[in-house]
Amino acid sequence: MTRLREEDIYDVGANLSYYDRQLIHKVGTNLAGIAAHALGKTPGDFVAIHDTALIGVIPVTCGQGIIGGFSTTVQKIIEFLGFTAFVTATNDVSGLAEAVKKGARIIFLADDNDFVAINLVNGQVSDNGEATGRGYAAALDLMSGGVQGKNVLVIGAGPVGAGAAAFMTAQGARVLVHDIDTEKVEKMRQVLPGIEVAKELHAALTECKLVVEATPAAATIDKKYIDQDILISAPGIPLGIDQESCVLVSERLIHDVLEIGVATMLFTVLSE
Ligand code: PYL
Repeated sequence: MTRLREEDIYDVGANLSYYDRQLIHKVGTNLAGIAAHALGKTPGDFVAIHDTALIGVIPVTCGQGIIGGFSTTVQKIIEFLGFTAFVTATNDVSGLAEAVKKGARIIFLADDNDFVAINLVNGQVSDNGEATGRGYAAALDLMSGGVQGKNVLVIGAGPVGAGAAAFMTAQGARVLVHDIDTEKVEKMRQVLPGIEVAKELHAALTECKLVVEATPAAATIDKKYIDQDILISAPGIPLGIDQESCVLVSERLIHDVLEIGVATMLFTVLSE
């Protein structure tokens, strides 16, 4: 998980409506629809709790410290989904106490290693990595018209790749997973026995036109694979394809730095 910088997120909040329209154009539904699909639900399943689920976002100063705009960006994404959210005035433990005193039912907080959502009422916890993988897989499922019976390649066997592979397996896809560290894929297979190890990226990219790029590396997918059939779901930074490929595949590329992950985390902890 590459650490975000203030410059990566400064305009996310202001562009949410534009991004939502882009998602509808590419995927056929909006941000709420993708996050709900990641749970096998629809946005309507969450409308009834818009007014009761108060969400507190707590800035955390440990490690490399606070990222300018991070907490307010998380708050804006949550508000865009129709919920009420606030950023605590204080940080860390004091911020946690403040959120609880203000009646937050759900809290979001992130240090340098973990970004979680916690439902204080039902104990549900959602990790950003797993939720992001599941949300991006859900978006690819929708964009492709359904992955059942199709070959899907997940590049990267970390938490994001694992979330994506789990969702794709549940949807009935044939899931190939590639990681430069094959050990990580073997470990994933112990949890997801249905996945196949793709030892060779070239062969896998030739065989699979539905790709989740879940690595912290740049330009993982060479432009020679960017043809008219490929659909790419690529969360976070750096983007796994170069600028030229981005232009070629723009209509068939899903990419953001926080939106789909945060939306899926929220809907996950709101679900029983
Ligand atoms: C959650 C993001 C997604 C990709 N990388 C992850 C990252 O940048 N993690 C660090 C988040 C630190 C937040 C800081 C704050 O402002 O509260 N502790």
